[in-house]
Amino acid sequence: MNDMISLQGKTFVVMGVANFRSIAWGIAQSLHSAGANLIFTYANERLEKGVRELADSLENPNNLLVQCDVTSDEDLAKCFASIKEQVGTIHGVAHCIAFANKEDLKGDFVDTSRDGYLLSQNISAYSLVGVAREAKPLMVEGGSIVTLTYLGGERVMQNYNLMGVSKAALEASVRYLANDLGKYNIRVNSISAGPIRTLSAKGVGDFNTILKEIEEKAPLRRNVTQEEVGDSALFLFSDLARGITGENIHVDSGYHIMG
Ligand code: NDP
Ligand code: KAL
Repeated sequence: MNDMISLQGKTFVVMGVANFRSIAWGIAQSLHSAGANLIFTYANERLEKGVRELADSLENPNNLLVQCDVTSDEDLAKCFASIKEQVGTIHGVAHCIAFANKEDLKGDFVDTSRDGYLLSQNISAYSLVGVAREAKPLMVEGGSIVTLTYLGGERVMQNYNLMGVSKAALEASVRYLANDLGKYNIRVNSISAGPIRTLSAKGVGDFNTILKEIEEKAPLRRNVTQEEVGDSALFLFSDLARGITGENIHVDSGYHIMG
């Protein structure tokens, strides 16, 4: 049990657990350690079993699972309707979802196709807007929405390409959503995580080189973990962060301050 932060009696929706390496799973573990009730969403049936096994592995598992492909307005509406029916009130959402076609994550950004661009924006940026809209009526006691971004949304990073543009849209969406939802005491923030080896990072040719550069250049001279991102999300979900909204917190060993 986390002895600094208690979220006992509070309920959070965690979107984007693909496997035990997922950042969403790091966040789920931190929330669980603070005594929170969890609801997991998964994109399609293919992943349900894995997510169920992970959810059941948490001690005291009374966690719910709901299907939600964020490209579908119908899924989004059904998902939050089902959550409302099952638990009533929620206190936050962890949005840990992004996608771009493989061919758009190499070469020149200028060659990005219209379809590839729209797909990435749809899954990686618009989805936060849809999620916030559907989650808002369930956060009647106030709430906190946390999404994940990467430094490539602020600066040009090799190969991040289209995803950098989607993250820039996501980060701007955080600010506009924060302004809309502040009057309901709902806060909206992002965490800009340093590189972490997850399924999404798989197949990235020079990932080791990227990790090594952080070890050499970042102020803390090491990479970050899912647990560290999870604990920062836990802070943003807690009352300790009650004055913070529209913010982007870098959990990246300080790498972003370096020239
Ligand atoms: P994972 O591969 O573990 O998670 C990505 C998740 O996105 C998967 O669970 C995937 O579900 C989900 N997803 C993709 N398309 C959809 C969809 N249409 N509907 C619902 N869910 C969908 O990788 P990470 O944990 O690394 O990624 C989580 C977030 O963290 C992303 O936003 C990523 O950009 C961000 N991030 C990651 C960093 C890293 O180095 N790993 C660094 C900074 C930010 P499914 O498998 O079912 O398709
Ligand atoms: C500069 C970095 C190197 C990597 C370049 C691009 C990474 C983009 C992230 C994006 C989310 C990856 C994908 O969409 C992968 C997808 O094309 C193929 N993978 C899948 O479909 C798997 C099965 C599913 C689970 O993945 C998803 N996303 O659904 C960025 C590095 C250093 C940091 C990273 C990895 C940042 C980030 O945003 O994830």
